[in-house]
Amino acid sequence: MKRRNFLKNSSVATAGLISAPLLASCKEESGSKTIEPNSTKTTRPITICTWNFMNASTASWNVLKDGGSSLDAVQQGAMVEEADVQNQTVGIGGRPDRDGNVTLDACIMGKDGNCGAVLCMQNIASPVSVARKVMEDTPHVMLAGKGAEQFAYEKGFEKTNLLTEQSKKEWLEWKKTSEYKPIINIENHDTIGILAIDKNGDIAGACTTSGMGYKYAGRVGDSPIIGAGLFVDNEIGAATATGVGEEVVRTVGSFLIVELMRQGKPPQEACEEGVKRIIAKNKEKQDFQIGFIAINKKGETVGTAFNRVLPTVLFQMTGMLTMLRLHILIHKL
Ligand code: SD4
Repeated sequence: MKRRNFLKNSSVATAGLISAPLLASCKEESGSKTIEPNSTKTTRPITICTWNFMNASTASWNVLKDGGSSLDAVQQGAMVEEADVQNQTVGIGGRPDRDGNVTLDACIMGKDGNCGAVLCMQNIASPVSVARKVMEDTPHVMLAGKGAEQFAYEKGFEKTNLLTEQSKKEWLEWKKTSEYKPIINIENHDTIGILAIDKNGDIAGACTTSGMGYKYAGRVGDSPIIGAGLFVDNEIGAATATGVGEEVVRTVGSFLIVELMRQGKPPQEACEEGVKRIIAKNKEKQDFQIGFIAINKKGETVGTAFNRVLPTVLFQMTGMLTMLRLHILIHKL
């Protein structure tokens, strides 16, 4: 089987028009095909994730192409980033809070509205896997802190030191000033939110992060909060978020986007509308970033619709809230 990977970045800067059409046409290197934004073609299986996580996309895709479930696919994809020590915003190697403790947040949601989450959990390398256990083995949705950690040990997860030398060194450097400026942008942050539709048409999603570097001890963002960092409705579609979690929580962002799709908006428009609402509520704030990706039941997603394609799509805003940039990672057989 031949596999070709392509990476294209396309950016569109708009003069204050958040509603300007965000189009990305992305050609294969051979120039043989063009991805049409908002195509109406049904696409499945498919998986998409935030940022340029090729290895995570591949892991998710490998589950789907072998006929596996979307739930397994998103978990496997998320686990790849959790295990990557180079990624300082997810799993092992994540930046610690201000006290030097790495605390992780994650959630997972499946086709039946089944969901699980862990919040502010220490010493466990794969929070998304613990979240799945919460979902499947308890009557609860969320476990937090020590309780989540204890539950993980009971389920056989090993105690792991999550603070790498690199993250420790940077934290010690940060402590010299202890200046807290939670600027999250494309250059320094890359939480993974991952969505998939399997061959049966069932949708699932997962989201996992170490949250903001040097945050207050106990701080939890949007990523493990069902409806904020992730939401799946198997009849409609799914959405997940990245960026400043506080803003996503305030608008219950992912739920909002799924509801907008329920009203008939394609994923592209639903994401734009979600971002517009956040902008409207934050006219005075300029230096923050949020992003959503979404997929609907047909497999339409932001800017792409292709059979057997794994795009990574980021819909983001930065600076003056006027720049839209779309990153698409395509990985196809
Ligand atoms: C948080 N939303 O904890 C996460 C951070 C993030 O890319 O997405 N970073 O607020």
